[in-house]
Amino acid sequence: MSGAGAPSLQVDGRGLRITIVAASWHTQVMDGLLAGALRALAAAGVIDVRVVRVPGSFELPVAAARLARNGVDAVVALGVVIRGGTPHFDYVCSAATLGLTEVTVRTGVPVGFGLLTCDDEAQALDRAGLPGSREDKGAEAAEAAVATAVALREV
Ligand code: DLZ
Repeated sequence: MSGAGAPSLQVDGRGLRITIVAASWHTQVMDGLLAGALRALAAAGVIDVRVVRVPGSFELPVAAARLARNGVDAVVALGVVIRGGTPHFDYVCSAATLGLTEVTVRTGVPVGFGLLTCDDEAQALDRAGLPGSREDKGAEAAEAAVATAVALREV
């Protein structure tokens, strides 16, 4: 999927309560995604931010579900899955994606989707918001979560 065409989201997230749930595989990339998400939330004026770490991306949906039911305004889900030599990649990616979709639709709580599904580590680093990265997917996921929470608050 190309990153071209991404909107520029500048929203006022003051007063929102947001939790980032972050997997722990692929430390360098995860550090970049997490820093990008925190930067974006600070830029949007979100002060009430918590970070919950889980082992892998497969665990993102259960954590997001619990947080969504505990009264947060939005969840930002961050993870990195890198293709290996077995079909495991497809199972973890689809379980995390379908699980997060189910959480957001069933609870009505926006979930920013910051799950990188990459062929190799170079692709992931290029999207991690680190010095030299072309894209900042952690920030994009956080901005989407804030923008959706604000949009839904107004309807
Ligand atoms: C097992 C596994 C593998 C092989 N690769 C990744 C990965 O690239 N990224 C990731 O976030 N998690 C990976 N995992 C761990 C699973 O997500 C999960 O944590 C374990 O299967 C335990 O439930």
